[in-house]
Amino acid sequence: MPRKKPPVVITCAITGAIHTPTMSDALPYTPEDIAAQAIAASEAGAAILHLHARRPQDGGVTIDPEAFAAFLPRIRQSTDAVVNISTGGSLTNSIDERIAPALRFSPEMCSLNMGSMNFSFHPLARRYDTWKFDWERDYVARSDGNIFRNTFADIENAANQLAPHAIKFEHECYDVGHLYNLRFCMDIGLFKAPVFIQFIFGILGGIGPEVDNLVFMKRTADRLFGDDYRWSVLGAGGAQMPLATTASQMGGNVRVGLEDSLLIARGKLAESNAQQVAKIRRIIEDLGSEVATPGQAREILGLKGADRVGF
Ligand code: KMH
Ligand code: ZN
Repeated sequence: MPRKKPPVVITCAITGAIHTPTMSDALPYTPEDIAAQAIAASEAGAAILHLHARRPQDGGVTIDPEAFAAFLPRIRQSTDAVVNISTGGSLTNSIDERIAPALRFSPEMCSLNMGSMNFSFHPLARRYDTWKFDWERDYVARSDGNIFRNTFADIENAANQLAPHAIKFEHECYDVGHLYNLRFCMDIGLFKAPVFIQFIFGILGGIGPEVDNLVFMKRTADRLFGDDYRWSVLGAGGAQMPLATTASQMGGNVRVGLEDSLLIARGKLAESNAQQVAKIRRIIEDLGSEVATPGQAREILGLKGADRVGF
């Protein structure tokens, strides 16, 4: 008898810090809409909700803990899904400012970006003649000057400050070198096995969204971490569904959501985060695998439990 495949953990990244309101009416930015879309995504099958905050008045990016306070309790009241708070939601703030929401709310998970890099989405600026809000055009067009800073000192600082909270990290790895950075950090005792790695493909500045690269990342991670890691895949833009499907068949977990892609199919905008979750869930189940419940995700990733969060 073939061994039963482990259930696939779906993460949904609800709003992020790349896309802007002009690009899709579905992109949530008020606390009400972020909460409603997060709850709907969990009902559709997402076990983990990866969350950023936005300014309610114009959809701008914010990492102010107060902005998180406006939606976290609502999400907690209405769903059992694991809450994962981003620590990467600003390219201009220091690591101390970026980890402030995770320090304040002590979620079960938070993101941790594993290397410094160019991080750009400026080609998107050419697609729009008019913009809903004043800040958007410059924010997008000037991302060609972004340096996403995640030095070893930043990573160590974040790991040390967050250690008392027993938060599981979503280690965001945008290129093969980031896997080596993570291995180094494990060797100096910053992170305990099993670590959870998000392989990221298709961000301008990181590795491209080809299946060859997924196989290469996975093979490199196998060599570096052996059994000491769990993994998931995030493909940006049109690579989202194809790479998530491939990862689910390679024994990995998947991440979807409007943070990473605004599309539901080639050339067609998604109506909501839940629509993307429902689509990848259907694909996974059609191909004979199961989707993990939040409880199964907690077990697979060794999380502290929803009763130990601070919101
Ligand atoms: N936006 C994704 C490509 C974070 O929040 O720390 C990466 C991300 C970073 O999710
Ligand atoms: Zn994010």
